[in-house]
Amino acid sequence: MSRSKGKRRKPRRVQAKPRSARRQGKARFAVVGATALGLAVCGWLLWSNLSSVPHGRGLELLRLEVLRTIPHDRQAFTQGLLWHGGKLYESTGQYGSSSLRRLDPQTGRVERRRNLSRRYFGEGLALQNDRLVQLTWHSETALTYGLETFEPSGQWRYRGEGWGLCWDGQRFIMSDGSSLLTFREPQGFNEAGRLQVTMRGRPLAQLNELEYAHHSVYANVWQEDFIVRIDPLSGRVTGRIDASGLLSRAQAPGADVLNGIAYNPRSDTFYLTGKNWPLMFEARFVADESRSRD
Ligand SMILES: [Ca+2]
Repeated sequence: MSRSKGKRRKPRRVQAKPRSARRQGKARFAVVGATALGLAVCGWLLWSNLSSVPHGRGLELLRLEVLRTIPHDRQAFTQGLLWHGGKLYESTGQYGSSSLRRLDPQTGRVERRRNLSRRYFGEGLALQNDRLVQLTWHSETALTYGLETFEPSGQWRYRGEGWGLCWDGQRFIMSDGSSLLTFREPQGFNEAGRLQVTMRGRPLAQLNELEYAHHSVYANVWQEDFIVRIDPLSGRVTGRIDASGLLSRAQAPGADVLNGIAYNPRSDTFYLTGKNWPLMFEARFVADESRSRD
């Protein structure tokens, strides 16, 4: 015997909803409506925010306000620069002429100098408490010194190339010529994380000398005449400082690339120089009104 399916359907009972159900329905409608309105407002705010910043990445364009020029040793192939306690400290490179120096920021005079072994090519320089830490390019060795005496106090090892170095108050931040910054522990210099640096959404390589200020990392970019300001949480470049045209045509011959950035929190100013440059510059970074945002 075959069975036929669904021939006899149960008649639908049409019944008015009770009043409480209607109230629930209205409340649900109100919630859905409010959510939709909220989403629309959020979307509009996001759209208006992005549309007000071309590229949607908020890259602030800055320029230099030069306050002062200071003589700089043209023999100094600058790879690291920092300010502390009214003095500048500099690391210079090149095999056979690498050094650690203390400079008078008023005159540029070299007050103290320690030459490195010929096997080391000096690179980035950072200060952690009263310990100076100097990277080497290919030797995978960080050299440490006493701040006052410049006496070597030890060495740390790392893998890969050493370029720039700064100290954020808790960790070292190191560049190696790529678009990655490496965080390193204060004791032992072990790796504690990496940060991909991007500008306008793309990796920005050749990061060189570093400086930490205003909760940001400032970096020279090798062979570029601009400095970038990096958000150390996201790696995003939030500002680009135009540092072109610092040297006159008469001063430029023999000078290599812009490199060396130090922050003086007392005056809220930066010191800038370059490899074999005849001058250092004390400057502020100010909004480039002519370009605003890019
Ligand atoms: Ca520096």
